[in-house]
Amino acid sequence: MKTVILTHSDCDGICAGAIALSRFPHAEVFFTRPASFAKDLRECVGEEIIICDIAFNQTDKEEIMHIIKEKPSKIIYFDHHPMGPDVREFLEKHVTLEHNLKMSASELIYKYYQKEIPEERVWIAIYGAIGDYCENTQFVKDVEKDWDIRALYFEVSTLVMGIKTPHFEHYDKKRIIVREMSKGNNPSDIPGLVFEAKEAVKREFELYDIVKNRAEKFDNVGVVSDLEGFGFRGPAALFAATATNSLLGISVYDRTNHLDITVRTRNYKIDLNILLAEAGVTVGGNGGGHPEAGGARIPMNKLKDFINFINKEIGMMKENQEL
Ligand SMILES: [Mn+2]
Repeated sequence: MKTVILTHSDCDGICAGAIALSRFPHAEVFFTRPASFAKDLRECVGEEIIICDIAFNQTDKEEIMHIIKEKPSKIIYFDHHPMGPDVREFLEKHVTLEHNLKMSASELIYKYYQKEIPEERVWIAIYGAIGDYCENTQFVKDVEKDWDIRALYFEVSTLVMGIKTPHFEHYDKKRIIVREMSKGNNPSDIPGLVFEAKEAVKREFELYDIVKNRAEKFDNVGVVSDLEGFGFRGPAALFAATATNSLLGISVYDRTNHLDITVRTRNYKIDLNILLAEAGVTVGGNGGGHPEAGGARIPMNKLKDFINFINKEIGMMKENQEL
């Protein structure tokens, strides 16, 4: 049987893909992301398709549903992103769905195939969870007691940081990582990855210095705009909060016809997925993500309104003593 693994190319996606490949060593591995999911899924040919860590894109919803309906393949869908009730209902009917907001895609898929793969593959589930800030689950806490967590954190840092660099940006390079990890090798066994991770860490500390000089504070929100560079949008947003001692940090990128915004919070009582979905829609764009990490895409001239909305919401949460 031909199995195809279609996964996200971030740390959690790579780890989820590696766990799937460990179970189906002859499978083909392809990467996708929400924006190109419809196209990539349509081109996917296999008797069995395993989808990991891909949020169901609202914009292409109808098209994706149509593709799934028409495909003769058996589809198994592992995801942990927010999902509308209509999408959930559809997927429950047409695919095997493993969906849970409270854990990483890697944890989900590991639990699913656990009995059919070597027990050491649990490390990969831990790497994926930490990489996606989903390590606060009972499962991860229990597993961490069985191993030297400092070694596990070294490995996950090697992976998370290493794939940020141009050297490991390409899908072919990430495919090698997936394959090696599926065979039981660790991120640090992959030639060049430790070196690249170190380069990325160096850049990240440099980034902090830049953000510290440029970030501005607007009440509860630290803002930094138009940073050059790659792959560090999350840290840039977080540093904007840290450097200005704000609850929330946002990093703004000018995309000519809209603003692309990355948001992080220092207070996990704030649910960014909910807050950014509301803030995005309020200013005529859209937003969302995970509770701890999110983003938005808004019209060019709406940044002030967007920040004001967030400040108003946080102000209300403070008033209600929710923070
Ligand atoms: Mn994920």
